[in-house]
Amino acid sequence: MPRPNRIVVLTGAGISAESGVATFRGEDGLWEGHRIEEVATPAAWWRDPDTVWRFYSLRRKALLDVEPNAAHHALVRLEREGPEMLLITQNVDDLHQRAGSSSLLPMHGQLRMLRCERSGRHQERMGEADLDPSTFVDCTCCSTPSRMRPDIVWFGEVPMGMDRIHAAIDALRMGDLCLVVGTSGHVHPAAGIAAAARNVGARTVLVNLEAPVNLHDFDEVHLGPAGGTLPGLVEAWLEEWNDA
Ligand code: BV8
Repeated sequence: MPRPNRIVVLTGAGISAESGVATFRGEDGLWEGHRIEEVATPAAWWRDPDTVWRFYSLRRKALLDVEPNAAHHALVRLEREGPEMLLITQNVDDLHQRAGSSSLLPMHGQLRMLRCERSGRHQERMGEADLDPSTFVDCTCCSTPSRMRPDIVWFGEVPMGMDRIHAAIDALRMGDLCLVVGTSGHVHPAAGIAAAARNVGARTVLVNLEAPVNLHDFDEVHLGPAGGTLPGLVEAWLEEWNDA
């Protein structure tokens, strides 16, 4: 593939699977018997905040036990040695950040952050007291402290950075690259990114363990674990582009 001028990357839960972070639909998307789509919604938070808080606190705590894997590091190499790149992630873990990705857009929010329900301001709250699954966390931004919610985009909420995502896709031209890694293609609007990139002439490449629901959106498909596939693919691209 000739050297692209721009690359847009989209990742999903599959890129973090080899780090030990559970995917959403691997274990049929259940958590303590709840469907993720039932727990990750504003209605669930309003109806049963204790259950939702426990769901997120346990995942926030789990961040302390996982590390980025070879696939996260391959994307850092691509960003540093390849052309201009934007990494859009659906993931709410911090593994891309910890691997060293800098041009990064976490479109579904971040587990490390909490958001004041009154002011809407978010801050990183990962101290021991912030991670107790049975105690809500109060903000420090209001004169009367107010309960904080996970700074996560729930189902039915508008993803973060949509303007930036549309602009990045619109800037893609013929011969540019849209690389998608580790996503089942179920969740919109993320699942529409590859088709939108192809519409403006970009080449779409998928690295995924199995066929996603939007397989037809891809010009090139590499089925297999991202940790075992992506480093070799990035190596081959960089070699080809730097020899050209
Ligand atoms: C919105 C935070 C309006 C929560 C998440 C159009 C059509 C259909 C439905 C809709 C639509 N438009 C809107 C909807 C509704 C809804 C939706 O898409 N529902 C789905 C379930 C049908 N979407 C929304 O509500 C979105 N909001 O649309 O607002 C709007 C939009 C734009 C502008 C204005 C208004 C908000 C969606 C965000 C929800 N929040 N995350 C949390 O994490 O707790 S989504 C959640 O699912 C995660 O972020 C996760 O990343 C994401 C997607 O899942 P995947 O990442 O794909 O994970 P999954 O387990 O499904 O797949 C893993 C894949 O990896 C598999 O394919 C597997 O084979 C592969 N894999 C496994 N191991 C490996 C691997 N690959 C490589 N290597 C491995 N080792």
